[in-house]
Amino acid sequence: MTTAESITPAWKALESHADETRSRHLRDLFAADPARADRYTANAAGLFLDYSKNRIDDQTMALLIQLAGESGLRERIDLMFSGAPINITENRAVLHVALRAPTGASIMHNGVDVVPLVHGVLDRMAAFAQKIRDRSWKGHTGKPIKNVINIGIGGSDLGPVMAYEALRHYTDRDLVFRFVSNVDGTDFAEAVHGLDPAETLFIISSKTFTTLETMTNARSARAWALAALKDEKAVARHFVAVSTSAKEVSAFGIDTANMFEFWDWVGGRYSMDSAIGLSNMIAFGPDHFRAMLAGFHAMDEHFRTAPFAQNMPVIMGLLGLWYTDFLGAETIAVLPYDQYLKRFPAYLQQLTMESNGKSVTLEGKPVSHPTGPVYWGEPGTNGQHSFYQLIHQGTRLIPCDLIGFARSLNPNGRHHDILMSNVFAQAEALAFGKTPEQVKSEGTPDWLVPHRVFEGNRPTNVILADQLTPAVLGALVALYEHSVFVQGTIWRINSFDQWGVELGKALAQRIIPELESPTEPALAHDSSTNALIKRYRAMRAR
Ligand code: G6Q
Repeated sequence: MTTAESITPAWKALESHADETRSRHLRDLFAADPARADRYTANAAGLFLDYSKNRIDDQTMALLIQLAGESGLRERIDLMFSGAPINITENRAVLHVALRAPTGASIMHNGVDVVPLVHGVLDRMAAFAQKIRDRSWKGHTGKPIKNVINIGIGGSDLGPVMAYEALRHYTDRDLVFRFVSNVDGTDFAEAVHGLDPAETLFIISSKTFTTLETMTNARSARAWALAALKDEKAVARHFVAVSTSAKEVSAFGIDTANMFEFWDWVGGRYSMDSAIGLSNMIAFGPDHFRAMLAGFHAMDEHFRTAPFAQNMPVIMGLLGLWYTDFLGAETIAVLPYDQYLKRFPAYLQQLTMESNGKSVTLEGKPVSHPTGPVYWGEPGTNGQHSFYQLIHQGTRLIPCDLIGFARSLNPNGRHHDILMSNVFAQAEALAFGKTPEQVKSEGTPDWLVPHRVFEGNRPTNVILADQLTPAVLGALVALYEHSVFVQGTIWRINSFDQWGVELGKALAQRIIPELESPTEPALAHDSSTNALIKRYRAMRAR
């Protein structure tokens, strides 16, 4: 298909449908259809989705599902699950679903069944995690490990941090976990502050094992550990690696016996359920890790097999696309009403924006319509006291995903009901607003009425689950992974490369020697960059 062909009959019909229905209000849609709340729901892998408060009707959904069909979504799902190299710009398969396939399943990649490989690494991770957890893995001086520091960035950091925070309830509280990503020396300094090197394990997590930030932090970690332990042999007890490259790992000086492998068919931002999750497995244990994988897998199976009309990732992906391409939304807010999910929006930002922040099609032609929206968010209820104002009364359309749980992991009097009342209240207020008549009837003076009116018609998805368990977290992550895939398929973009991060990296490599040079370097950038470099050098010297 060419770009023009990606504008299918359903796409055209959706454009007209959007024009015809744009002014329709959720108040009217609900008034006209008492069964609306029952009909627009989906269940999958322990998650319940209420999508009735979206600006849709049966025709919208039918056209969106037709669009998915015309875009070849069914074929693309099958291609992904079959290990085809759908990441065409890197000529790679996209098989994160294999990371959570149960024992006995079979997924072929280049003639090799990868499921036994996955379980082999999981078993090695489990054995190692268990040794740290039962304190039988001793550091160089014979002290057990008490502190675990993951060094990685991007996909080798955000998943582990997010899952550690999300499942902190299930972690061994006598172990300390910290995560270093930024090349800013502050990140490393604060992570090791107060820790004893003799009790500290570093997990160097890097798919390539060449990433500048991670290697710089890893070298500082080795210097910090060896300054105290004073013996190269200590590296073997205090450093392990997670990578796809045994060559780079041993070049760095880590014994490949202490390396946990993953594969080039796992994208960085899709890797939290690979060996990249080693710190997580140590934190909450192999059983919980496997339960998380089972949650991922349950959502994978739902995505692979459920008809589109009941398919939660398909529905969520289509709704996001509806707002982005037909109703002019530029951002989507993700608002988890659970403090443990405080890093979930940051994790989703990479997943969604690195995947679908693309402007050319698979054929290399410019896309003809907006692609990946900006994702952002904060846990509720905190956001309600800061940025929700703009969502309620600003000039922009911002669809929101609200995520809540029936049972708290920390029940405490009225807290949880108060928290959850806010989920329902926000979704209600956003959809139905408050009319001038309602505001007036409360005795508001006329001049103040416009300020107190809530237009409403602001769409939300509400996702509910019983409790934030490892399995539910896995299902939630897989839900977003697959809805990103649905959108990428319809936009005909490659959701699995990230060339956009390359240029800045290359330019930084050029500038590093210019900053480090003891003599004034000859600069050949634009006049602004030249002046900034000169000013930085002068300020630093003062
Ligand atoms: C994710 C990206 C990127 C990557 C980091 C770290 O999909 O590819 O965020 O994860 O750049 O790369 P390494 O794991 O190779 O250090």
